[in-house]
Parts: sequence; C-alpha cells; structure tokens
Amino acid sequence: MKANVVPSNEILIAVMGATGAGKSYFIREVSGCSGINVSNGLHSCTSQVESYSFEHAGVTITLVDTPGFNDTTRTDTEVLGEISNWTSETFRENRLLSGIIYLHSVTNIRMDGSAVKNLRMFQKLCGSGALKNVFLTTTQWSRVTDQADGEVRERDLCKERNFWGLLIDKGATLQRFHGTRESGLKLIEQLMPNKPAALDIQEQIVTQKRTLIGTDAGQCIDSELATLEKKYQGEIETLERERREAVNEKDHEMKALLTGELGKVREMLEKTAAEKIQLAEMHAEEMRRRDAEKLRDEERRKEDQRRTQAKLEKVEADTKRQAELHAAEMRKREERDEKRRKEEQERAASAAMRRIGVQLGPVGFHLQF
Ligand SMILES: Nc1nc2c(ncn2[C@@H]2O[C@H](COP(=O)(O)OP(=O)(O)O)[C@@H](O)[C@H]2O)c(=O)[nH]1
Ligand SMILES: [Mg+2]
Repeated sequence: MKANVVPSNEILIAVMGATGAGKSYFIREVSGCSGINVSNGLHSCTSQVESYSFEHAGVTITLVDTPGFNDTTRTDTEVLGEISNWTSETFRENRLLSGIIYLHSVTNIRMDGSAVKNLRMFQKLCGSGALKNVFLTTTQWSRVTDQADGEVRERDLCKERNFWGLLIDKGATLQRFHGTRESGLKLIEQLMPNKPAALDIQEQIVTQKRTLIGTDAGQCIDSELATLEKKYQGEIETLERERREAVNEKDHEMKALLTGELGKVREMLEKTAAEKIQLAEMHAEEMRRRDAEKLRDEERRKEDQRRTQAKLEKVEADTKRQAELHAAEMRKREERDEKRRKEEQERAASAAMRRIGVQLGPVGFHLQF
C-alpha cells in the first residue's frame, strides 16, 4: 500500500541503515504490507525509496524504506540522488519526518566498511538538528547465538564516539527491535509525539539551493572518490613496479599473480572514475535545470511586464478617448447654447422693434422716411 495521498494526520518515519540491516523486514512486520521484498542474501531488494502506509492509533503512519549505501548494485551517488530526490520532494510538500529509525544488525561482529560508510552518510544526511528524532536501533537479536555477545557489541557501538557515541551525546536514542510487530509499534508510538524536524540534506538542497555535490553528503562522496582514486593510482604504480621486477627476475608465477591483481585494481579505478563522472554529470544536469528555470522565470517576468505595459497603454488610450469625447460634447453644447443665446437676442431685438413701432404709429412711420 503506497502513500499517494497525503493525509493531514500523517506521521512520517524513515527507516535507514546498511543493506541487510533489516529495514524492509522491519517495515513488513510493522505495517503488515506483505508485498514488501525482504532480501535472502547480501544483495539488496530496495533500490528505490518506497513509502508504506497503515493506520495505527487513529493516525496514518507512513514508513519509508530507503536503499543502503555501499550497495553491490548501485553507486553511492545513485543512492544519494534517490534519497535526496525523495527528501526534497517531501520537504517541499511540508511533510517532515517525525522520526528516523536507523537499523544495525547486532549479528555484525564488527563495524565493517559498509556499516561505517552507511553511518557516515546517515550523519551527513541528517545533521544534528533532527538527531532528537533518531532511534539508533539494533536488530536481528533472535539470530545472535549468545545474547551476551550481542549486548557487548551494542555497548561497544555506543561507547565508540566514532560510531554511535557522539550521536547519542547529541540527542539520538538507543533502541532495540525484537523482530515482532509489537516491538516495532512500541518504537513508532514513542516517535509519534515528536515535533517533526528537517534533515540537513533538505535544508541544504531546498532552502540553501545547493546542488547535490555541494551538500555535506555529496561532499562526503566526492572526497571519498578522490581519496579512492589516489589510493588505486598508488597501488597500480606499486604493482607495475613489482611486475617489472618479476619480469626481470623471470619469476613467471609472481608476474601472473601481479597481472591479475593489477587488472582488479584497474577495474576499481575505472569504477571510481566512472562514479566521479556520474556525480559531475548530476551536478551539470542540476545546473542546466536551474538555468532553464531561471530563463523560464525571466521570460515569465518579461511577459508579465509586457502585459502590464499593454494594460497601461490601453487605460491611457481609453482615458484620452474619453477626454476627447467629453471635449467634443462640451463644444457641441457650447455651440448649441451660443446659437440659442443669439436666437433669443434676435427674438428680443425684433420684439423691441415691434413695440417701438406700435408706440410711434404713423409718426414713427413717417419719421423713418
Ligand atoms: N530473525 C530476524 N531476521 C531478520 C530481522 N531483520 C532482518 N532479518 C533478515 O535479514 C535479512 C535482510 O533483511 P532486509 O529487511 O532485506 O534488509 P534491508 O536490506 O535492510 O532491507 C533478511 O533475510 C531478513 O529476513 C529480524 O529482526 N529478525
Ligand atoms: Mg530492503
């Protein structure tokens, strides 16, 4: 059941964490949406941000499944693009997150590269403003053979400032998910009264109008790609030197080994370079979109200006025509008045003449000639 219509009493909660942490499992258990794909291996099933809504305690709860970073099928740039599109869209719709449930499997013996990468990216996406709405949640407790081992791992996670320690100091809360609907709902019920907060990525993209590469999360990927590129270039130089030495020493076995190794590192360098291009292209595409938007705004402004000017000119012409009509009307009236005045004068003059003629009688007639 996807959330297409936004109900006014919606509680929005994002579920984040590395691939395999149990995000889709959590959402399937809690929402009861049986169609959600839960992975059966290391490969992810969630390649896109997907929302699932259900009713609980009189409100609509929307849980948002997010793809993890360091995925085998997608680059970090693609995952970040996907997440930032969703967060920007919901921010523009004024739908802020009441909570973020960050999942980490307690079956992980140590914080491997993927777990570290996901946590770093999560910190960059979230920032510190929304940390009070964050539940750092350990999962998959039923899969740990010795409960005490899990507890030690959980304690270590919280003690280490580079892992969860600092986040907890800044307001995030440690929680556990026990794999059942009740356990998940308990977490959700605690998040429901929260004041929804914006993530750093939302502020940076929508309010500050940064491009993806300019956000803290984008910068994190960009600088990591640069570091990786340097590292692979260094490794290639070393491997090439060692291979030349093997050739000189006619050590065929070593040469074959080093050739194989070189191929692998070169492939990784190519992948890194391709992702750098992808990130740069996303940036260029965003800039093109913004330029086009600016141009459209400018055209709209000019069109508005043209319309206002035309309206003004029409009003001016109308006023002028009215004034001319009025003046013509006045002239006509004056002429009519003048004519009437003259006629009256003439009538009065001839009446006066007639009166004088009557008084003088034949004398008058006589006098005249
Ligand atoms: N027993 C148990 N298995 C879980 C739990 N969470 C996840 N899993 C299993 O862990 C694997 C990865 O889970 P999934 O939800 O696909 O991880 P995602 O990549 O974070 O979405 C699947 O085989 C799940 O069945 C849990 O809480 N308990
Ligand atoms: Mg998933």
